[in-house]
Amino acid sequence: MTSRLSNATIAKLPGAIAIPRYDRGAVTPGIVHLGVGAFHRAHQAAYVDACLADGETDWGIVGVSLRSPDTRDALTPQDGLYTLAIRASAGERLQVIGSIQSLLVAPEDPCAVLAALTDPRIRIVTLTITEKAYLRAADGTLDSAHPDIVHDLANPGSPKTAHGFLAESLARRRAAGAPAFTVLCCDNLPANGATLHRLLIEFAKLRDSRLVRKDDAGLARQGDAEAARQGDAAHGSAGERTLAGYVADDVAFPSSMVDRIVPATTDTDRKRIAQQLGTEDAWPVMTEPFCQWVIEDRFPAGRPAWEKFGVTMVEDVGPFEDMKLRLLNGAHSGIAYLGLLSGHATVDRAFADPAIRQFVDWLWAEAIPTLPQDAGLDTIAYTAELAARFSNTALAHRTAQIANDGSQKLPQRIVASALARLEAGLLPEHLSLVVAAWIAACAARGGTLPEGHFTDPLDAALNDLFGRNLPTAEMAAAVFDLAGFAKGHPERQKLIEFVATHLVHLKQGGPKLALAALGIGA
Ligand code: CS2
Repeated sequence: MTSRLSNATIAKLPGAIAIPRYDRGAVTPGIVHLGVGAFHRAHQAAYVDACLADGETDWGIVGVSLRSPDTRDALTPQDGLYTLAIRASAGERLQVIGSIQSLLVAPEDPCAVLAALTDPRIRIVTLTITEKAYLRAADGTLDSAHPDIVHDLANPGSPKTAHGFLAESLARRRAAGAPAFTVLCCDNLPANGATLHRLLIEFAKLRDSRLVRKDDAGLARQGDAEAARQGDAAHGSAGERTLAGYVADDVAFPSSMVDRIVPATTDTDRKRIAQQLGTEDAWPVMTEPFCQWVIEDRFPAGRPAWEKFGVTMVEDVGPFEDMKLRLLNGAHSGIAYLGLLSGHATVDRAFADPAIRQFVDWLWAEAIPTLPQDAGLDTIAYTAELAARFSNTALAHRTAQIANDGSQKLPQRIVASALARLEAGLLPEHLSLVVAAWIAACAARGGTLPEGHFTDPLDAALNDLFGRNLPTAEMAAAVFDLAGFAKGHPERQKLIEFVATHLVHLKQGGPKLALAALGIGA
């Protein structure tokens, strides 16, 4: 098959495939999205596509990859078009999405990204850059010693991080008298908007003071001459408010809860989609029918009428976010690590294992009391729907995909609810098994699990630790230190003891024994 999905070929697609029913040439950009991966393309881009089709033509998306050129390379020859395959156990529905107008690759051309971000037509910047890209230190503050942060403070005109791009473009917009864009975080972090807001203020303060941690010797002041050389727009005339003050007071960071399961696309998916389209799509995106977006309604520069297409606009997204992180993502991580240790490659297979199924029910029973009790959350309906979603056999959502980056994910998914239970005098027996299963699965790579089966930013340090053959309790404590889990929390030691007990069981008899010790499958 030689032809390729594009503006030119789209009209020839079979009638059953939904295509953009609007004039893509008339669309103008209104959103820059940082992290234009599969999740964004299955979620925010699909909602924006619906708004464009409804006549709101000034909300086209400029997609930015902060690291790899792969998405740009796949989609630019397709005029930004791609297929969304909405897969249920009963069948698949295809929809071509047209909301991404152009794609940029930050490391290749940071100036082009800054130009897009300073375009006054851009009124919203959305982000899905994954948990680790927020560059938080173990105590949750900005990791100001991270080499990319150090780089961006020294080179504001050619940033690498989201922080650097947002700070520099906001500074330039401000200097040019253009209003700030709204920053809409769409990552799985608690209070994601507020968290990014706090990190960006920290970053802007460092920019303002030009204090850059250079080496172990301490802090070194970078001269104003360097700022001038960089053409840094952040420093307005004397007496003007600092960039940090501007970001704190004049830039809106609504929080949002995003939800849609998006398994990585396989070559089999590519072949199947090409056959149905009658033309090639280099990167179709696989997803489920379920889709949810809850957003705090604070958009001073305007926004698309998302609520017309099923988005819930609220004042406080907190309760929704906690419910999703602790029930969906928490269970996902449990299924992933126990599933991997039990030899299950996909979520639906792991979830069909009666012991894991039972474990998830009890995990939910532990996590639910830690959620706000007065927010009207219907946790019974929510978990019933999650059970149906996890059972979707058409998704083939790989446990190894979810297993990635556990050190960044577990704090908000598992550790927070475990600590809340301990504080309330309740036991976190099931929650703590997820932490132990994560450690055991990390240690199993290169043994019972393939080398590099999943990855974590802490891999080098973790492997080093595993090589030291420490007694289990000491090893668990060392992992907590490394990952910053429960740092400074009065219940930290108790939680480590639970994790260490599970680790002993996992070592002696695998997940079967660890679950049996909880009365599951015994
Ligand atoms: C998953 C999430 O990979 C993971 O860590 O738990 O990507 C999950 O599928 C989404 O948050 C669902 O909205």
